[in-house]
Amino acid sequence: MAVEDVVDSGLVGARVPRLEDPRLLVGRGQYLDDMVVPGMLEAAVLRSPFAHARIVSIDASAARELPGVFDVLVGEDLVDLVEPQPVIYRLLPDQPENPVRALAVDRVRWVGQPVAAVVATDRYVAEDALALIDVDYDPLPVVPDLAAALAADAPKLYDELDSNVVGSMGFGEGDVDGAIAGAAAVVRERLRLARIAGLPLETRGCIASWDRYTDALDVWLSTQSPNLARDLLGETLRIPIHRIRVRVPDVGGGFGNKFDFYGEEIVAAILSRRTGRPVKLIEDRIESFTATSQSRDVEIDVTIAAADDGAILALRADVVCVLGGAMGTVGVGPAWLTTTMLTGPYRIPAVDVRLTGVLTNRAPMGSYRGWGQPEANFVYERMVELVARELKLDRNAVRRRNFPAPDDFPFPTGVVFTYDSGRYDDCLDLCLDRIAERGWAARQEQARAEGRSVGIGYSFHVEATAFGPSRILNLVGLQHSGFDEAVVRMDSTGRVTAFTGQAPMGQGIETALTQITAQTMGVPLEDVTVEWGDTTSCPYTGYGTGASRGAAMGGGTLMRAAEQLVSKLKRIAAHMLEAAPEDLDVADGKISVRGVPGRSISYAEIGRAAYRRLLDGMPEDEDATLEARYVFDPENLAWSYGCTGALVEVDRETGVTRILDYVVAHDCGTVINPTIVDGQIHGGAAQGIGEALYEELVYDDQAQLTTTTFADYLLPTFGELPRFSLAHQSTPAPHIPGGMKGMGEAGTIGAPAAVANAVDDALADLGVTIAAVPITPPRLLAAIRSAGAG
Ligand code: MCN
Repeated sequence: MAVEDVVDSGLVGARVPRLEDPRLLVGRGQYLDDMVVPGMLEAAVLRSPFAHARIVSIDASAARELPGVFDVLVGEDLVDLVEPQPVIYRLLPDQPENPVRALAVDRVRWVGQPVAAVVATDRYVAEDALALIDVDYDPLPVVPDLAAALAADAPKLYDELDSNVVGSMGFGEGDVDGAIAGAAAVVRERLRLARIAGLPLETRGCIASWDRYTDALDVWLSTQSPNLARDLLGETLRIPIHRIRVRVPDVGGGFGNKFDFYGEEIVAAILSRRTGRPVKLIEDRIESFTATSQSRDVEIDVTIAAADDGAILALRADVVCVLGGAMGTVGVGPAWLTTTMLTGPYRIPAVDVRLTGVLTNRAPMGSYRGWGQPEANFVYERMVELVARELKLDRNAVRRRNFPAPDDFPFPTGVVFTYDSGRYDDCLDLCLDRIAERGWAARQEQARAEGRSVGIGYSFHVEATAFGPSRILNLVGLQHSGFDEAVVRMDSTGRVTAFTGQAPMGQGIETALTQITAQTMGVPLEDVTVEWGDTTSCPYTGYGTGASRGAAMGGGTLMRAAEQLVSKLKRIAAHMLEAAPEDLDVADGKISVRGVPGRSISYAEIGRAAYRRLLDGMPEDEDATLEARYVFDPENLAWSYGCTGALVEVDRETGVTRILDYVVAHDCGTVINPTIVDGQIHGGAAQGIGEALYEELVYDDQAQLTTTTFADYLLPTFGELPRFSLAHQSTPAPHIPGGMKGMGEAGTIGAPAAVANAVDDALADLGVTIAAVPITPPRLLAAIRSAGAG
């Protein structure tokens, strides 16, 4: 069903100001640290200062004696009480079990790994007590990076494993060797994306309250996935989940980091059980840098072969993912998606791609906006431009040569996925038209005439959204579901409450879901409330929010539930109005008989009849309440796409790259709220530009993280970012109610390749090839020098 088929009040597609903003902007948000629970204590975590060491002993006696300290927890205390930290993505065929626990037991494997925890009257006392815990470490040889991990005599992170390689898997079809042998152009590169961090403004945190009389655990958690967190709390703590309630306050940014599940949740729960008091545990900024899941950190050896007309014949790639000292919740998930999306928007007849995960003494890897897709995009979009360069063809002509046509959808990529719909040529045109309007070619020509190095870069991306069908998730080894459930309820006054398993984290989904519900129910926005973030009252959504699924999955499911409720309302109205349900129209909070002016009944009247069981109102065979529930497990993901253009200037003396202008053309099917979609692309592109030019978590040769403040880890600020120019087209997803596709990661995915391609273009006369991001000034100067211009 397309959006036009439901009540068209114009709410879907309208630039409705975000309903949550008035509350948040005047400081009335309730973030985790704003919450105070009676009797609450505060905890702090002692973290390993070593990247690799044996724990010989821990003496916490002095800490226990400090006035104000209630309890101290060490790894040994948890061994018999809790399970190791869960890894729910079992993607590698021979993936080892995760032996890592919330607190390290006899060995630490990364700087920042939790070793002990103190709970006290407040955070200050808890931190003072941490300083009194005496841990005797016996340092072990450190594996700081990929080369060290793969060396013949590399120290092993786990004695029980054969090496630091935790698994390898491949996908492919067609004769890659044959295609390479017969190709007009064969380009080989080793590409690298540095390790970076999601860095939500609000760091991670939770409050756990274990009631010893009811044996129930109440958790407030800054999370994207309340139901998943409840499941994992239950499994890890070995308690039945009907005794666990997870609630989500306002979340000040999640960016995927808060999809993952961490040991601190377990520590807080156990400390609460032991003390009988609620326990708050919030990480500080340094902990956020060192202990929240990190991402990217992949190296890809890639070969691409093309015919002389630019037709891509084959792709071979080896993706090596630099894991940390343990598997995070999502295992090698992001690198798996990198590997399986390496064909991007192109038809490539022969493909051979391989993924390998390698353990190092760095922090565990996990989820961050884009989840493997900026990496894939960097590979296929760098390689397409290099092929064009080699064949002396226009870059976008090569893109077009390899796009599937609109009639080719559903389009199987040859590696796991089938794209549902797309008009890639149109989207590229949209981007190029906008760039032409903004006069980039003339600006570049003029700059070059003035001796300035200005370049234009493009990147065309495909985005996996609405993750996803449980069938596909399970098939590839994800141990959770991909459906959504929604409940819509009308009260006795005709007002509507929509219950969702989605959890807002700043992306505006509350507003979008209100728009969808109001439009489908035929009521004004102010008559709808969206309830989220409580495992007791909200529906089960095993996935929660992430992978840009809020609009398509959350919205599509709510739309169907609301349609069901409208059907019931029509049946009741038909009885009251003595008309046939199919002759009724819904609008403005009332149901009218089509073509009979004045013959209508309001939702309030129906509500009153339904809840008070007024005999003259209700049909006898209808049950009392006005509520509908819908479960939606889609047949496919929804595949968004977009084209990014970047105009950059490079200073050859300093190696500094500046973005002069930036265009994104985009297609996410039916747009619920264009203002939110624009804002999402702005924010995503800001993060993607950070990844392209500035951001890097730097580990030294002892695997000490040297970038633990915003003075060392550079984020782009308003001053570095361009004014974004956005253009949209709409190709609705045929299999999603309403036709929405997600887009929350689009801006992040396209940026690194577009910026790198633009820098290449700016330095085309030198033949510089950007092989790694971030393109920091020292890195770029080195590339310029090695190209012979220094
Ligand atoms: N939207 C729309 N119409 C569409 C698609 C999206 O109006 N066809 C709007 C929706 O209103 C929704 C927003 O765009 O509020 C993003 O929708 P969607 O793409 O479905 O993504 P999710 O709601 O699932 O949000 C998650 C996504 C991801 S995966 C990350 S990571 C992310 C992101 O969105 N983290 C964010 N955006 C973020 N924005 C903020 N401010 N903070 C984060 O932590």
